[in-house]
Parts: sequence; structure tokens; C-alpha cells
Amino acid sequence: MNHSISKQLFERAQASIPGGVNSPVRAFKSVGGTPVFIQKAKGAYLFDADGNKYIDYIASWGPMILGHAYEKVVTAIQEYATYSTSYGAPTELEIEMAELIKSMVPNVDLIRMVSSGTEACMSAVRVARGYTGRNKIIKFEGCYHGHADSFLVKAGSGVATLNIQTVPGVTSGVSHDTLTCAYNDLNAVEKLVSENKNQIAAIIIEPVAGNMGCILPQPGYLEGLRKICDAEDIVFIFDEVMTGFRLSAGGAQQTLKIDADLVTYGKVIGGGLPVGAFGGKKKFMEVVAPLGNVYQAGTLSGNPIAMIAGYTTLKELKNNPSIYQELEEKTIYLKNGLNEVLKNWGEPYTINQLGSMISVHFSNRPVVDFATASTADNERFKKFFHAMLEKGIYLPPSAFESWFLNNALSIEDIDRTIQAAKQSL
Ligand code: HOZ
Repeated sequence: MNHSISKQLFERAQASIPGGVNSPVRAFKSVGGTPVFIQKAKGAYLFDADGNKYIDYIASWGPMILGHAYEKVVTAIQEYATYSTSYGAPTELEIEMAELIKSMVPNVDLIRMVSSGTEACMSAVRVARGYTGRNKIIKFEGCYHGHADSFLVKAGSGVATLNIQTVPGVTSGVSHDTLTCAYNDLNAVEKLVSENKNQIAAIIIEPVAGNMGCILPQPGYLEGLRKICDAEDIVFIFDEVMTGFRLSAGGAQQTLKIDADLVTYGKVIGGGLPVGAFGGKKKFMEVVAPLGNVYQAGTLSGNPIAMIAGYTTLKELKNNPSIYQELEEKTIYLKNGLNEVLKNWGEPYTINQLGSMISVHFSNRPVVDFATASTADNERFKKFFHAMLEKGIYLPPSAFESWFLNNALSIEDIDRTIQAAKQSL
């Protein structure tokens, strides 16, 4: 494949944008080489500036669950753009969006729209602190909840990809209030809670982790966390930025049958536009201003173009619940195909999958937390990534990210992917 235009664009970008990208993982730092610059996308395919075509397994890191440039979403955006792109005043569409979300997900009495998953998680933690009057939170190693200061401790995604141990600019005071332990280790949480009795405001978790590859909660783990939260009056926050409206219409809460107190959303909820949201049970959410004094605001919160893109996407998912089954079947088909290829290859590997989230780790043991994800063979991943890219398969450029399937993918696309994997090892 020729990448000469992408190379020129990357050179040019670096003169004006830190590292040439507006979000670090895109820079291909951990896999090496030059990021491909995308020009357009349609359905399951991306087209880069050199005219190369790729089968997309990132789906904009989750949002494009229906495929790129989905006609109903594009038409809705076009129509709403003619009315104005922002008012800074309430609209009926925001109520419709909130009502639609409430009709799809459990445990959401009140919901506030924001512009990103980072804002959603940051605000949910503020609510938990405001509600409980406590300062500390527990997060899990390798989980990523956006780039707000409190979360940049032992974080996954780009922080793990770039192997950043301590983030300069995050004060020790903030880090001090973020306690961490390994994902899937209930005993470690019990210990932390008993050592910090009556000081923990919230436990925040990705119910299925997607920022250290895809990692599933072990049976009983989330139930155990729920019990601890109930016993200790800790607010249980599900970060469903990745899993929300992706694992099922009701997200991980519905798929895994666990209740959260507060839930955060991003990605799919905006249909590819910058949208996030935090919501939950009334008793927690009524501390949010102007009902209560926990302040949170945003000029572009509930932006009409973002709302109509998200609303149209969610409505499509709600009206066509078979999409989730189709997505899961396609993902299992991919997993089975990759399994066959990797089995014959003879080197160690693990594939984790739930619904339309999947990742391959070149590891000789089960990948259940950040430690096990980190010991996988990253050199092998790099080679695999580049070999796949050259064959027109666009995977996340880091082993610390989940792959996301979109429903525009056909079985032929997946067969091509499996075939490419066979030639890439
Ligand atoms: N943090 C995102 C995935 N976990 C990556 C966002 C991006 O680079 O676009």
C-alpha cells in the first residue's frame, strides 16, 4: 500500500499539533510507523488520504455501531444544521433524548448531557463526592475514564500505550484521593475499603474493560462490588462510555444484570458527534445544579446537532433490537475464525470477547487485568497490526484497546479479515 500522502500529512501535522494528533493513541506510537490520515468512510470501510480502503475495527472507538455515514443519521444532521448549530437554551429535543435514554437503560431517573465521556465521568465522581461528603474514589488499574485529573492514575488506553507512569500536571493532592487496585480482584477492594473506612465516595469501573484490550469481569466480581458499595454507602459508578448502547440497548447493566447507582455514557450515545452523559438514581442526581449545589455546566451541552445524531442512532438501536444479536454473531464468527488461525500458528494467544467488543492478546495466560494484559507480547502485536493494516484491516494501534465491530460489516468482510490474519502471523 502507498502511504505517501499520509506521511506528508503527518509531517505537516507535527508542526502545528502536539505529536501530530488530537488524541495520543492515534499517533501509532506504540506500534510505530505513520498514522493513516482518513479522508472519508462509508459503512464498514475507511478510505485514507492515499485512496487506500480499510475494513474498520475501531468504529471511531465505538460510536459508529451502525456503520459510517449511516443515512438516517446523516439526513437528520443535515436537517437540524439548517435550524442553527447551537442555541445555548433548552430544546424539546433534549427532553426527547433524555426520555429515550430512560426508556432504554435501567436505573436512570435523571440524566444530564455533556460533550464527552471525560466530562461524564468527572461529573459523576463530583456527584458522588457531593452526595456522600467523602473525597476518595476507587478506580481499577488499566481502566480509563477519560483524562480528568482524578482518573490519570494507573490508567489504561493512551496512558498505558505510552507507558506513562505518573502524569505531570496532576497534583499529588488529587492522586492521593484516587485509590487503585487490580481489576477482578475483589479482596483488594475489600482491603482498600476497610483501610479507608467512611472515606470512599465512589467505586468507578468499566463493567467490561475496553482500555487494556477487552477484559471481562469474572463471575461474581461486579456483584461483589455492588455488595461492598451497599454495605459501605459507596456510590457505584458504571463507566459505560464504551459498553453503553453497545453490549445491548441497556448496556452492561442490562447484559450483566447488575444495578449501578450512577452511569456514564459517551461514544454510541452521540452517534459520532461529541456527546457524553451522566445519570442515575434520583437521590444521587438531584444534588446536581440547579436542583442542588453540585455544579456542572456546558455551553454546548445538549447541542442540537449532537442530540439529533445521538437520538437518531439510539432510536435505530431501540427499534431494531436484532442489531445486537447480529453484532454478537458477527463478533463470535470473527473470534472463531481468528481462533482457528491462531491455533494453527502455534504461539500463545488469548481472545477476549463480549458482544461486539473483542481483543487479541499474544499472551500465554488468561488476560484478566492490567498486569496480565501488560505481559502479553507487544512486539508480536506491532507486527500483527502492521501486517493487517497493509492488508486493508484497520485495528486499534495499541494492544491496550478493544476492537469494536459495527453492524455494516458483512460476513465477507470478516472472512477477509480472518484470511488477512492467516497471512499476518
Ligand atoms: N481514548 C480513546 C480510546 N480508548 C482513544 C480516542 C481517540 O484517539 O480517538
